[in-house]
Amino acid sequence: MAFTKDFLWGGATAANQYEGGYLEGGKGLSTSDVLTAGANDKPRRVTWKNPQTGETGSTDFGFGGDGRAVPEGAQPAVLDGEYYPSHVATDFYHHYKEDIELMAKMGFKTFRLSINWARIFPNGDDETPNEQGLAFYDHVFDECQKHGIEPLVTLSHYETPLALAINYDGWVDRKVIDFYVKYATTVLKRYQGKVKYWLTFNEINIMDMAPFMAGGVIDGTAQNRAQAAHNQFVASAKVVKFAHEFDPEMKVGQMLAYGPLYAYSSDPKDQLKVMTGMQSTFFYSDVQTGGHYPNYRLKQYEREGITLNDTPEDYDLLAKYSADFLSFSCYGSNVVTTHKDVSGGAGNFMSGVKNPYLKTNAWGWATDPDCLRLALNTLFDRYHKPLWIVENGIGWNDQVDADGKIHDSYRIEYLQENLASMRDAVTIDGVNLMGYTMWGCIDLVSAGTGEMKKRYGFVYVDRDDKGNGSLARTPKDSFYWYKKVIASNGEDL
Ligand code: BGP
Repeated sequence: MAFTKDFLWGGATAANQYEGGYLEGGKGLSTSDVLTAGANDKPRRVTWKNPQTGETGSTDFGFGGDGRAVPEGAQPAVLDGEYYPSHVATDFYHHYKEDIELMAKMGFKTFRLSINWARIFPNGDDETPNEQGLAFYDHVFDECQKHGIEPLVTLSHYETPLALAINYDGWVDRKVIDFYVKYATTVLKRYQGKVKYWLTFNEINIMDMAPFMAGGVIDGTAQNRAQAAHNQFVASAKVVKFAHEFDPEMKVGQMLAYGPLYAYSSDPKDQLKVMTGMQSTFFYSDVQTGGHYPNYRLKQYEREGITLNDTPEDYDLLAKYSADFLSFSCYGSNVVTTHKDVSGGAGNFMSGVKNPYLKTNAWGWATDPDCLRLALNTLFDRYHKPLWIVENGIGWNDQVDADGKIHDSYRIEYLQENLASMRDAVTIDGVNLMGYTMWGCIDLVSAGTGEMKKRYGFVYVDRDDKGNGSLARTPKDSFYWYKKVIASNGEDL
């Protein structure tokens, strides 16, 4: 048998893309609530208002870093007449019972969701938590318990209370460490006995690419991104420390965006490009899971004149309270080269050179049948800690057929290949793997583009890119396929 009998099969979601109810139950605004929808070739935008002049506008929310999320003097703001996908999303807030029941029907052992920080502390720095927000997640976890589903909870998934972005430049300010630790300890205590597995930050390494989304950072200079990442590392270590002292049953993991990089050619210069490219990912896991700052990053900071506002205790904490396990997202691989004459591939989050051996979806994301085995081996060899695949899947503009059903054979095919690769990592290579949660198990809004039509789910949700639709849920063909996979504990793909 490939997988242990307690292997955690399930699906993953995030409040900012799934929950909706953006002002209900006393929730405050979060950074994701000021992001409009984009499209394949147009990025999402941050809307803003200048409180002095009254001027309003929107700005590319800045993949690539080093830019400002909004112009000098302006503040991110919700504007009349704009469409914000997170405000309703696919309305888990009002559908959680139905959705968790659907998950139970597939046989889920685990369900990854995130708590929206602004639902608990509406401004981030409030004295006391919002009881209605706490009660909402109580209901959700009770529902999970009823169905024997173990929650895996991300404390911050691409959202920060908007007031922290405006008043502190988000994670750039060390004070935000304390606000976050207060929030984290509040929910760890409240949900003791209901939630055992926690993730501190979703895809922490996206700080390098999209600092507003990853940390509410408005002024995304390299200096600020480095400081914001440092502050998140320290905060994560403090949560690990608290959890271990509070309840040894609890496990706190890191969450990393991971995609293997391939060299386009055998030119050694291309191999070096792979090495440095991977270092920008490994830096985050070397610190949070490995417990120390790697020299390649320290040297880079020296060269770039970046200095951290840090204390010696920070480094003690990082070493002593590294993550208990390493979870990661992996959708496919990317190709890099130093050869200027090679043309680039498409892709919103991920881009690079087109790989002639692989198929891509409409967003240019390559399907790589071997990426999970490669990812699992690389990460296990480097850290020797338990791993958990918490995101994997394929975005597709699913259509409802004349028979009213969604025949997503392409998704089944993608998952068959990916799960086979994951199984090889366990059976052939002996990797220690805790679980697998497919991304966006019930259709939700895309993080990268804000589109609804970039769907990942086993369950179709009737909603379009403009916010029309009944929000009705319909199982796709892949729903029945995954049910069979779980029932056979991964034997029958
Ligand atoms: C990851 C994020 C998710 C998710 C996924 C798919 O980076 O953690 O939030 O959305 O990617 O990306 P997208 O929604 O852009 O297709």
